[in-house]
Amino acid sequence: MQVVKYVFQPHGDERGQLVALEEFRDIPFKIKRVYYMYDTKQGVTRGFHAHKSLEQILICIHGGCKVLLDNGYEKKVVPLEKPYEGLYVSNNMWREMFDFTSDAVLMVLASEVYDENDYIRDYEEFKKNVEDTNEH
Ligand code: T46
Repeated sequence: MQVVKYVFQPHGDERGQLVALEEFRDIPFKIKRVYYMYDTKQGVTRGFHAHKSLEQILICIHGGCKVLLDNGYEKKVVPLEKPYEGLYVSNNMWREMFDFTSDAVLMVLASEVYDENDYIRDYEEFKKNVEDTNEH
């Protein structure tokens, strides 16, 4: 499984750093939603689902966390700890986010608005979905 990490261009000067993200330029899709999680309690793992069609870029803009990606055949753990790095998470990819530092802010840029029907929350259903997709 290939992990796709984007390294964004920081516009730094003597005042500090600034990262700008534009759809189709820095981000490979139209950004329809931005959300972020913070104050994540120690030891918590979030996620445990895949999406039918949603694509996302995860950026830990403060602190750090880890993301487990699982394409149904292979799993990889990706650390996110730099505010100028983004992890691309495609559809049909199981994800779990864990090891959040107490100061972590995980921001997500999403290709679609929120839709509960797009979630696959059952791991067996996810695996079947992956197998069905690869058969066709
Ligand atoms: C994902 C990972 C990386 C909304 O009302 N609107 C939203 O846009 C989102 C994302 C969530 N919510 C509500 C639904 C729940 O009541 O916020 C609550 C927490 O959401 P959830 O349990 O889905 O959070 P995570 O951290 O398990 O997953 C989230 C995203 O839902 C998911 O798409 O890929 O972050």
